[in-house]
Amino acid sequence: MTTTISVIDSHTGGEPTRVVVGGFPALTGASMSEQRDHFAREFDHLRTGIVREPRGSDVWVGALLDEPTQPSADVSVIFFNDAGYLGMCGHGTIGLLETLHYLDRLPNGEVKLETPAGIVQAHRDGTGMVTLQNVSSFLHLRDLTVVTADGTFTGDIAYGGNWFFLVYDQPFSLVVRDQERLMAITKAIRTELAAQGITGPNGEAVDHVELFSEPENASSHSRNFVLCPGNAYDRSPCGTGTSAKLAALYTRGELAEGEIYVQESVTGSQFEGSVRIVDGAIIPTIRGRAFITGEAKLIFQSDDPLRWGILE
Ligand code: PYC
Repeated sequence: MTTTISVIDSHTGGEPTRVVVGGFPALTGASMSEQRDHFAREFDHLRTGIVREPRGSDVWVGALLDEPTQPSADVSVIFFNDAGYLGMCGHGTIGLLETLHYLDRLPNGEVKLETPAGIVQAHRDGTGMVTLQNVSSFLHLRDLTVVTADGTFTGDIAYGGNWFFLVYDQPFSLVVRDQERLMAITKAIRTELAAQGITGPNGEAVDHVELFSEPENASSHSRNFVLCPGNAYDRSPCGTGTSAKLAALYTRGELAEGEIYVQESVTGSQFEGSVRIVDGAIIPTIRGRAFITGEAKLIFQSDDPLRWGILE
């Protein structure tokens, strides 16, 4: 039997998002975490078929758009990539709002998204800029040192919807032409963190590594290179990575509530961010823009031996 899935593609600061808008089987579960587990248990072949080669690549983030489980939310979303599932995704949320606007499903620009990491409120203004209020973010471990063959790296473990090791001070130029070297450096750091048993407070894998340098653009505060789970780096400044950094800077006393911070990516694209303190929790706001790049029906023919993507 041939399976057909409808998708809309976009990019946010160079990072692609593929929103699944039709053809996906119904998921069950009382929460988005349960529905994500159902997805992973029974339909993981669709994840790999949608985002891996030959239809995608390591770089793609998929977003399954569905009905919410909580009455206060408008829609739900489960983000995924070549390696597995993401709790939240900032660039993907911006891409999702552009997709909802393209589909005429964003009448007043405002949407409440239910994600496995919590509720995210987002708004698209008339110029196409999307502002999202991320989940509560925090600094977990401060000034941790990791030694690899490339050097000694000191940084923080922080959460912004995903788990990050944030290296503020490091000697490498963050430029796209050095991407292979930067991937190798950040992967070695990630491997060392895992080898040392460094995790989130509940044993969560620290699967994103973020290096910072001085920005190239005078309107930015910092430039970054972000290793994502699997074998890809973020072409955008990374919404969850910027959220984790803003929470860490606020906790370290280096950022005031409401102060605007502009993070630039390795490709030069920018996100604007700030934090608000709500009942003691740090709530980051991220602002950026996405553009629609395609609309397609993905076809999975039953006799295609690679229909579920190229697997390891
Ligand atoms: O923007 O949060 C983000 C993100 C996570 C992984 C890739 N992009």
